Amino acid sequence: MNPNTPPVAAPEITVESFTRAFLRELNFGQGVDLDRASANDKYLALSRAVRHYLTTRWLETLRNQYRDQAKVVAYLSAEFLLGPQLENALLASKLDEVARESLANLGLDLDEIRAVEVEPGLGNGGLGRLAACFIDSLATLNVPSIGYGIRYEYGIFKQTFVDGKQVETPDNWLRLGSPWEIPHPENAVEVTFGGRTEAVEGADGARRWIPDWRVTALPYNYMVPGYHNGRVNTLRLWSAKATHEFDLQIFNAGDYAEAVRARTFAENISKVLYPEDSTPQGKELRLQQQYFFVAASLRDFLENVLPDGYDLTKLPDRITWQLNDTHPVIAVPELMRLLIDEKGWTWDDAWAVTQKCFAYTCHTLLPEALEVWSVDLLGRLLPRHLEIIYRINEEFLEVVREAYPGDELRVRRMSIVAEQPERAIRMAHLATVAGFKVNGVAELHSQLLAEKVLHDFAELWPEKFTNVTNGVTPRRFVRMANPGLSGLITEAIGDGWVTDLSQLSRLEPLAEDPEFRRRFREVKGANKRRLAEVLAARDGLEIAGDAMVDAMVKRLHEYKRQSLKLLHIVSMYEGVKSGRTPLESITPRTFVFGAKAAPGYVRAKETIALINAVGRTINEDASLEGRLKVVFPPNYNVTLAEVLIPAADLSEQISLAGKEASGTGNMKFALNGALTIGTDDGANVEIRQLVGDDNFFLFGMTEPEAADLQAKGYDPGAYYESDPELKAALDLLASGAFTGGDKGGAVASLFASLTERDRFMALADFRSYVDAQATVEEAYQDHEEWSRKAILNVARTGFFSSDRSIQDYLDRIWRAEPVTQNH
Ligand code: 73E
Repeated sequence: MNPNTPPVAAPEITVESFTRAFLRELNFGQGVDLDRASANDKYLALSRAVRHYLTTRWLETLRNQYRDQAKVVAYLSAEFLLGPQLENALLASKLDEVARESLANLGLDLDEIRAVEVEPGLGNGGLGRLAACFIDSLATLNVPSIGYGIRYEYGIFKQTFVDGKQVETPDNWLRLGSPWEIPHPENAVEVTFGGRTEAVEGADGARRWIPDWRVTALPYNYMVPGYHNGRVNTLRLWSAKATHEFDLQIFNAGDYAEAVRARTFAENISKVLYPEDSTPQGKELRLQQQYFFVAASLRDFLENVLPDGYDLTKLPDRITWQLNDTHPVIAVPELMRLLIDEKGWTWDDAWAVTQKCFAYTCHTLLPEALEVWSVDLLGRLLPRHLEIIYRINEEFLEVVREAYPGDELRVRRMSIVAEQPERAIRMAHLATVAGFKVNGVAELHSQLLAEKVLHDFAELWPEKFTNVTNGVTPRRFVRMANPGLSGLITEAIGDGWVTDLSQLSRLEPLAEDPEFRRRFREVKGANKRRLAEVLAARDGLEIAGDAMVDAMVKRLHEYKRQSLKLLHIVSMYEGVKSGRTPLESITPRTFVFGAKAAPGYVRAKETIALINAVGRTINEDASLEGRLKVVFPPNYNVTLAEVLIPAADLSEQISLAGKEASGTGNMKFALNGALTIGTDDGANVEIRQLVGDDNFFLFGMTEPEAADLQAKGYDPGAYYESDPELKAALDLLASGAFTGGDKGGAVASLFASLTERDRFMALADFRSYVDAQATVEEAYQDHEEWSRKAILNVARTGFFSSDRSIQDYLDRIWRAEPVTQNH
């Protein structure tokens, strides 16, 4: 880049100038007049107009980055669940008011235009959304950073219900155009696969890889604006394209059809996001995806971000690659390969640098969620990487043997290569060996990581292990999603909280102020009406505008225990129907579910069907006088979360203790003034410590209690037999009362699974859960006291800002510095 290129002046932030930008985009970009423009034309034109304003800042950020050569954090993640972009861009660039006014002058409504946006669903759930929150915070904290991931052509599937059963349809999010991305074909890189390796004479460790197929990785840049700070970072997502050469070779061989087929094969790599959350399947295409984006990203950094001739022995001063779970861990042998085979380094030199470049975040505790790749598959797809992994392992096991002479059992446990049930590479072990830090995502999770999942490693390298509790961005999840509450907070304490969420603590005294509580309730009420409107328009669902909103939204997984929630609802219903509970004693409540099940996860899909069946019966039962409602809007996503969370009174965080690594929905709800009913699991533990026992409904076994019970031999049948209410609820379900008399299928399957095995001990926690729910009912009767608790939840959860998480990563892991922009 020529350092003398004159900076482009940012367009003025005025209504007139914005109107001009918008109309120019509409006329020249979309090629339509205002009065002929479709809703989508307006959305695209508006987005591009906003993008102009950010672009100037973006170029400036890139120029400064090139000039300063500061340390960069690269966040490597297979998922970025961004959510809608337009409003965030408006807010970050201070254009929100100006755009609204400009559009109003043209007779247009900003909110109507916003409603056209299709969010890029490039993630499954918490892990992908965390990545999105983190890049927002990195930009807001002025940290030079790049997000690297995959531009899936199809994101997480769109969920619909047919007869209450989940049906998946493809999410064609790019169909109507994608105004937030800019392709950069000139920065495309090649990624190779397959083939074999051969010796290189006289080199220490170097081998030659002769791959047998290749694809082009085409980068698309997305802007990641900081909040009101003039920085715009980059998210770079890779798309797979067939290479020219490859085509030509086959065309020349005269096989046109084969050439086209090969093209499709190559381009399949970035076609679709795997829809499994927490339990990835070891599919070949998934490994292709992982290597594809990681190889492209490393090369991009070395060739496009670092200056020519950069001394790579200093690489750790310029970069930390943060590995978002094990999905990008193949980056480790890839960097080794680049340094040894392509740059001619010795093994030891390469390893010394590689070890200082990567840090690993683990997001799980479930054994089935730990990624392993069969040696057979890895060797076929990435033969050179397999060799490198073997040598890393050999040298690592020498270290283990030296530290624990004679302890071959330990060596086997710790080995990166598992021998049973088949030879396979344990990616978490590789990440732990190569990473200079390993972190869990909440206190309890990090503790269990070090004590259980990675115990041997924590014993060998205690200083490697640390915790960084997750957080969420207050820009999207409070400021944007909850304008009512934001206004109230800002009026009370100023607007500094948006970038320093710890300031929320200054709201604490206002919990005692009846007028503030009244206004807080007013905001909640308005948010509930907005939710009711959205659910009516989106799904034709009807909810009361003033009932307690009790929300359980998260991926459907047995460990999260949606079935326990279902048992509670059935039990309440059974109580009324059997006359045990007087109807008048029941607080009007709307249960809101949101959950996608992995398409191949049969039990999860059955649970969805059952929730819908129970919901239908309850909603249609006139004898309840509308006091209980169950709604399950399909296709829960970030867009819906932004409407639902601000309306919620009660947040359900009911996983079996020791199973949910952190949770982040729990934080979003608390920050929006919902009270949590939850187990001592994941970040719930820290939420409860901060808000206090009086403002949190705790129930269930602790992690050690659950582990004890499991060890002693857990018998769910005993709970079923000994708790009459539990038995009545399960029996009612099993009787077919909610399924038109059908006692087979999902009903029988759930009943058997809960009473016979109950892997996540829902029955053991049932009693304590329904008792806690009774306390909730009672507490909700006292509106003043409930509002007090809700306000205290807001005031005391500023800790859960992703800005704080990122500051923790900076201080304790990355050791990178913020760089102030001059703006
Ligand atoms: O507890 C959540 C956590 O809050 C955890 O289940 C989730 O990550 C969140 C952010 O830290 C998570 N997702 C996955 N593993 N843990 C995962 C695994 C494989 C594929 C997709 C997602």
